[in-house]
Amino acid sequence: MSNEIQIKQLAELFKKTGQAHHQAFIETDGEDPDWPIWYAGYLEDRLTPFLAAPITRSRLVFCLVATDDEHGAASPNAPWPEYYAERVLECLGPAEEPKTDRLALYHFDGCPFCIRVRGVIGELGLDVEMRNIYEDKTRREELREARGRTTVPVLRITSGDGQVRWMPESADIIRYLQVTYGRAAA
Ligand SMILES: N[C@@H](CCC(=O)N[C@@H](CS)C(=O)NCC(=O)O)C(=O)O
Repeated sequence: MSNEIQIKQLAELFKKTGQAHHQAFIETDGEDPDWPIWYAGYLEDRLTPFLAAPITRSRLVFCLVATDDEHGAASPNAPWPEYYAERVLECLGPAEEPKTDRLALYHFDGCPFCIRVRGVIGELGLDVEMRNIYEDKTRREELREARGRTTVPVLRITSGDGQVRWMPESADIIRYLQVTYGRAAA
């Protein structure tokens, strides 16, 4: 199964899951603070064909919570089923296709938030291009153009098909890196 077809089918599964969840919580109009637990129960077996290895329910809950936070912070306007499909495949490991994202960190030396992110990159042994916004002014301008501000750290993620995402907030970047790459590095 190609990665594109996998994402399409997985997005369909997420749509179905959302509908089933809404049906189950019809009395509260879908409101359910513990939705990741419900989703994980529904998805656990249904996800098997999409993933490289079996998953535990707790790992799935963790991945769903991280994906939801990340969606809200980085791409709130992106359609959620497709977004979830891509992230869940990255987070839990697709059945095929190695990860091909390229990462670049916009940062500067003395920034404490950047230091935390650089620490995690070092721990995970990731290949991330470092773009120091004070050593190279063009990087600062790129950041301003993309985000309307130059606050760092910001992770720039370029996927295999050339799509670019900009992820601000050190806590979100750290969680994303740990969830996405922690398993492979463990
Ligand atoms: N909540 C942000 C805080 C980032 C932040 O305050 N960065 C400082 C440098 S340590 C910065 O870029 N300040 C300049 C600005 O906001 O334009 C995070 O955790 O990433």
